[in-house]
Amino acid sequence: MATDSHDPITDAVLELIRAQDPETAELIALERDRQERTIELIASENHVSPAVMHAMGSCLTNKYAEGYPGKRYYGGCEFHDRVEDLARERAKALFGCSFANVQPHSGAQANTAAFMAMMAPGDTFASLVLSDGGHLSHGMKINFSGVFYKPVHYPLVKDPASPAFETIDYDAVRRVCLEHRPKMLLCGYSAYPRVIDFARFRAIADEVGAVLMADIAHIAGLVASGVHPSPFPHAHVVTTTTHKTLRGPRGGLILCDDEEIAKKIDRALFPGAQGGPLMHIIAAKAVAFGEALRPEFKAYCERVVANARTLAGALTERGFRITSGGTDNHLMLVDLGARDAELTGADAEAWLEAAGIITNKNGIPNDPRPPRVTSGLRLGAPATTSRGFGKAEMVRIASWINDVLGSRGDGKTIEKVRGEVQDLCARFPMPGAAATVGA
Ligand code: DSN
Repeated sequence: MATDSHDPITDAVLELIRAQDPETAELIALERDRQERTIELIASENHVSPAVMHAMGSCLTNKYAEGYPGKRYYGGCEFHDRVEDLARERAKALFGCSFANVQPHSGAQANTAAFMAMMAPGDTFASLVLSDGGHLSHGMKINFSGVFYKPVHYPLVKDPASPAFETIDYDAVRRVCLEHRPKMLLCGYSAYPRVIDFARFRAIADEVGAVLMADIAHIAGLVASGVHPSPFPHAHVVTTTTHKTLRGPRGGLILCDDEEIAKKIDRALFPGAQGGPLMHIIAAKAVAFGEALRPEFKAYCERVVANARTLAGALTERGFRITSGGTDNHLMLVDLGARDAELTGADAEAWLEAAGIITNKNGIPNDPRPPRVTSGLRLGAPATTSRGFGKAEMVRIASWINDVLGSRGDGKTIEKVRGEVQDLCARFPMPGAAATVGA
């Protein structure tokens, strides 16, 4: 375990920025300090390695490289071609597929291109609604996916007596697809704690003549390391972000195994949805994919799932209800109402943040409260695991959550927990210290 969390390169960069622009440097330093002194439980966030971090800060940001390797619209792209090819080859090796587009600026941009490639405007697609754990780009009314396409939604199992309560209702997926005959069936979620049965989704897609899209943004690292089943060979197109469990730079990625689909995806992303690629981010993706190809990454992902299970178990022992009864992956949804009917996600998020524990309020299935209030919290273990936390630390976090929420945000309790959180954080420095990344 490293004892000095300060990455010397970040220190040097901060000094350089400070000399020219003290205001911006101060804000960056304050944010680094915040990250170092708090426990990050947001399921979609992580701490990248110094190599990933500094590839993003490289001179590759200076270049326009519209087009694809060997087919650019600008001169001077020799090394950009090689960087993008390296990222593509590593992505293909990581996910076991034949085509990768590493240019999406984000997961939502990847989804935009996938929709454009697989459907025409006005076409129907089937997905899980955002409030049940889907994503805004899976058909939210005011998102491109709901404005230009026609979403129909399949439900979760609604019967509390069922052992499958709050998991995907595959029979209902089939019924919805038979009724609406969607052009595309979309699986993959942002707040779903259970294993996704991609083969079952593909069978339904085949039965109704739909293409299958999997958005594995949350579980990409687990898929890459074999800790969650792969969407290949089942999905026709796979989208993801690169910054969640995959622990790369903020960005997106599209994968497939079919040359014709790959051509459509490439055209849909550029020039369809984006202009110049962010080559410095693509370099950082190459670095992150290289890290994920190492055996240590599988061990990291296994620890992420073990840590999430420990946290879910410890919270359950303290009277909280975890939706679907637990987790198979990196995240969980906590139904706060089971512990305290008056407790909202908004209050819980604010009180925990004051104590140095960072979470996000999240609707639970059938949540009666609106999205800015909610009755739940979404918690995840990717960042704490990158920091080196194990079983004892996850149990301790559950105990602090119990104390803070049990006291309903009492000032003295928050102050006490904040001190203890800072002590723990000091013992587990944020990666940025190379020794803790993947250790
Ligand atoms: N905002 C991301 C998340 O937190 O899951 C999804 O895009």
